Amino acid sequence: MTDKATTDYSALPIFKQAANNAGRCAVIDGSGEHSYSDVLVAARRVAAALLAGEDDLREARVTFMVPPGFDYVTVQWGIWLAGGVAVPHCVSHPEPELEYTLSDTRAAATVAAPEFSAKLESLAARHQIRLLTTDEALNGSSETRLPTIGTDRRAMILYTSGTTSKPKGVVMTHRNNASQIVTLLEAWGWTADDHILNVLPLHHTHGIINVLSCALWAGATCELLPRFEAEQVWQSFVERPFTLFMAVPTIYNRLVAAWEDAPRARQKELSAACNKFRLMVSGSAALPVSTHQKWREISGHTLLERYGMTEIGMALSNPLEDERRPGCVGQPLPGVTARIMDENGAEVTEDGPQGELQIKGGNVFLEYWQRPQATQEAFVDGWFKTGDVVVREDDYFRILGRSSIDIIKTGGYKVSALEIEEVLRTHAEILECAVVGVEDSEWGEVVCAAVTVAGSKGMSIESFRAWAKEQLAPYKVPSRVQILEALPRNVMGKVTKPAIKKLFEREKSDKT
Ligand code: MCA
Ligand code: AMP
Repeated sequence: MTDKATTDYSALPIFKQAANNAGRCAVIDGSGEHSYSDVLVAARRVAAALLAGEDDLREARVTFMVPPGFDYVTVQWGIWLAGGVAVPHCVSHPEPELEYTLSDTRAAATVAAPEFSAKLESLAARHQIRLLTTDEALNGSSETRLPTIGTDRRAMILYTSGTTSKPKGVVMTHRNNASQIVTLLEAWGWTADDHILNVLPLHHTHGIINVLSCALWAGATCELLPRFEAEQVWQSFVERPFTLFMAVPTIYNRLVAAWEDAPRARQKELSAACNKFRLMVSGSAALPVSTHQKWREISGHTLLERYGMTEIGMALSNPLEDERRPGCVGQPLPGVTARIMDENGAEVTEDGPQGELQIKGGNVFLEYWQRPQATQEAFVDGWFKTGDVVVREDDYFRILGRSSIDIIKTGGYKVSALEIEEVLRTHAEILECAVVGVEDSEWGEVVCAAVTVAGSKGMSIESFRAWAKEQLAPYKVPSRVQILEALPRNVMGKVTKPAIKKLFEREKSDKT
């Protein structure tokens, strides 16, 4: 594709950077190699199709359901060029989750890859939302006049589960995104010569900012697989000239398992393929020290573990050049300030005592979408309250856990026990339920549900899981279910979740 309209890709730096790198390779996916110029021209077409003659989307929310690849990037960038707010759907979400995102954002339009358009058609009609397929969106004119977008505009809404029953939309401005990207480029030494593989879903910060946006800002190349599959990733390590890899601990666990299953000669080949990488990063959940050590043995790389959150992007990181300490997440990144507050609201200034991690900086989000009260409650004196309990040891931060038992991290996804419980209660046979996260060597934690049911026949776990998969994202569906006579409660009548966790832990140790 040629880029006839060579000037003014709006004031946003990511587009200026891309224009400066026009001839370089930006994206590689199943459809081939795409230069920065290709991405910009296609993004202009998408913007024109979305604008449909209007001069500016003025922060209208546009959701999109497009698998990782060139089309994903062009739709995301097209929304930004048209002045809209980009809201990515998870490609494995069932209808109720998609509907929640569409209605909570009050989306004006939605863009679907052809394979997802049938899934979104009736929802879009029901909510009177314009639906475009990626083919239609890419049919706009690449020469339409585009609005000038300031960096303080809202850019993106990502949904995150928390201590409320429904996920909240985290709003990032273009300035927030830029701040997060520039911080990571500096801290992890990105250059235009980098070549990164993305295997992460693109509805969360880890994939969107740390991998895709950093690569495209740096003028580097991002190669995208539609989904993670361990054998395929190992094979691409062997064949492709990657310099960087970033993933969640579950992915490293899966790669280790695949390496262990391989014959000796293949193991040697896979280990040798890791030599060409300059850096491998882990985050989104605690990296077990055992995985850290095992990965070092098989790849020769000391994983750089970092800590982040949807609301703040990346906040703490082990250093690129200095000691990367297993079990720790390092120090505040450039431009980020961190403090630890004890339970009396006093700052912890010395190493040792634990407290809540609080964060300030240009990386911190603007607001929870349409939830001013929740936004206000998330801050104290301008500091964002992460809800993570931490300790500082010899200048390095260590994450001890969450302050709420109702937040579960599974496969790198944060899920809310309360949200899952609310859905389970709509099941015809379930009377009461309690959801907990239970430690698991592959997933970090797995979602477990204790339920009481109506009638004496009980409930088939298979039919229950099939039902749950139609309501909830795959990673929120309880992996393990126990049907109890009654839920354990304390003297006040409150369900005691630690007791439920123990039931599942005991069940597991009985089986092993
Ligand atoms: C899927 N399955 C699960 C889970 N997820 N079972 C138990 N626990 C889970 N969490 C089941 C499915 O139901 C299915 O079962 C089978 O596993 C395969 O499902 P699939 O969706 O294909 O899963 P997968 O491809 O195996 O997924 C594993 C994964 C994925 C690649 C590790 O979980 C993943 O991409 N995680 C990364 C998430 C992420 O990017 N988080 C960043 C957010 P059946 O066969 O019975 O149907 S955190 C963030 O952005 C912050 C800012 C940060 O710090 O980074
Ligand atoms: P999310 O809201 O999905 O972005 O998840 C953010 C949460 O993931 C944080 O609040 C932490 O609880 C957890 N998290 C992210 N990185 C790490 C890490 N390296 N170690 C432990 N927990 C982490």
